[in-house]
Amino acid sequence: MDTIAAISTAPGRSAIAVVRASGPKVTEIISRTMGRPLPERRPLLRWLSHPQADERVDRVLATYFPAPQSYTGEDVLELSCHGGPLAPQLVLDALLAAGARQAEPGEFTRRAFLNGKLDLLQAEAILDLVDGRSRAQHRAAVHQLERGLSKRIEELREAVVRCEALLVYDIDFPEEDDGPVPGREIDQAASEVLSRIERLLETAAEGELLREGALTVIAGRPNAGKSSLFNALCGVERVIVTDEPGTTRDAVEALVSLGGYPFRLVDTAGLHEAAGKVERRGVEVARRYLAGADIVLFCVEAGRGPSDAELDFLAGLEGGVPIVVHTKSDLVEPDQRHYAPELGEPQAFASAVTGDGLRELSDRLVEVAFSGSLALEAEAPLVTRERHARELRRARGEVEAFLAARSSALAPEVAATHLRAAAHALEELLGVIAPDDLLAHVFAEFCIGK
Ligand SMILES: Nc1nc2c(ncn2[C@@H]2O[C@H](COP(=O)(O)OP(=O)(O)OP(=O)(O)O)[C@@H](O)[C@H]2O)c(=O)[nH]1
Ligand SMILES: [Mg+2]
Repeated sequence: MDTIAAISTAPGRSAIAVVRASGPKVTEIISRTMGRPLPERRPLLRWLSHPQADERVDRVLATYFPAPQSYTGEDVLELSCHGGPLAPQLVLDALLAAGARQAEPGEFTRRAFLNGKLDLLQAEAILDLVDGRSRAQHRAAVHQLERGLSKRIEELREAVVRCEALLVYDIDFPEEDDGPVPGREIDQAASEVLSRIERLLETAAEGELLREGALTVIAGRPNAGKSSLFNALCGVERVIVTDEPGTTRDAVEALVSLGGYPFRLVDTAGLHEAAGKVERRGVEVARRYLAGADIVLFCVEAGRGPSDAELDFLAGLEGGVPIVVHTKSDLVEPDQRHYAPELGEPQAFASAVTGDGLRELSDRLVEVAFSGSLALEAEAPLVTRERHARELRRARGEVEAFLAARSSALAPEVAATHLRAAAHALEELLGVIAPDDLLAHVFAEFCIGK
């Protein structure tokens, strides 16, 4: 097994950076770069030198974690050194010169997984924790790291294995009409497993939204105040706003956290019969985004009744829940704020200039996109990846096939193969069974040093 090393913190100017090494050569690397051994699990300030150049590189806080009580389960050296574009690289170079090789993306966590320090769902949770931009995603990732989802899947797997065991009795005592385990009991246990899988699968759509952000497309006539609303929701001036219609000609995307939930906010070109080529392209792009939208924020200027074109647009929306936003609410008197019943529900008033109504609008967005997870108790695990949903659907299909085989009086041996396959799907989900291509896929998303 190679000894790997990498800078684990993000590049750029910073007070400190962390460089890690893991593998059998760690103690040798310590002696060669710091002159003498380190005590176990006790951080010490040491000078670190390049083993060949024999020049001091940095004064570092060094900690040695002997196997197996380390992040990877191997001998690990963790160095807090000075940050910035050069210092951490020179520290890493010293470790490489002393016998380590550059780690690949996710290789530390991959080794942790292979050494049984965490399961595959936990490894994915680490990725979500590092990538997390909203409180809700962060909460779900921490819960997954605490094995919330893992425990549910393990329980499911055990339930499937129990069904298999009951079935073995049935197979062993085929002559007795009503063997030691009544057939009804087996079917009941399998149905119970099925409904538990269903309940988990119900969280999949929102669990994925939690990682990716709900695609929220801002649409409406030119000059309706779309870009201003986009900037206001982003909290920064991201896009150009002018009083000329047709300012925005391309779609602009930003990942924002509203009320603690993630949204992929998209500003688009105003929808109209565009004259120029660029504008026409912009309108086309807007339509493409609209087709995949989870939510459409449809902007109409407050105090102006909707035009036929606007009504047609709303009626023609296919995907995406529309929320009608009466923009520029500061320009109308409070007693002039009327919802337009012909625009349907929900509607909101907002002003990008005064900030009026933005809070209510984000609350509304969260309700529309994440009503399901709001209803769940905080501790309920969510299915957060397509991989999870895929394996759960596979398990569901097998349990269903099992129940069908039972009712069609197929030989219990045949029915049993479906239970085995269901257990197998759940084991892959946890990573108990982890083919190389699955691991490659999961860890490809990691950055170097994780
Ligand atoms: N008073 C007031 N003016 C606003 C508000 N929002 C936008 N405006 C003004 O309305 C005009 C158009 O705003 P934009 O945000 O560029 O509108 P848009 O819908 O993105 O326009 P296009 O990109 O051309 O389709 C600008 O002059 C803004 O200053 C608001 O909340 N209050
Ligand atoms: Mg615009």
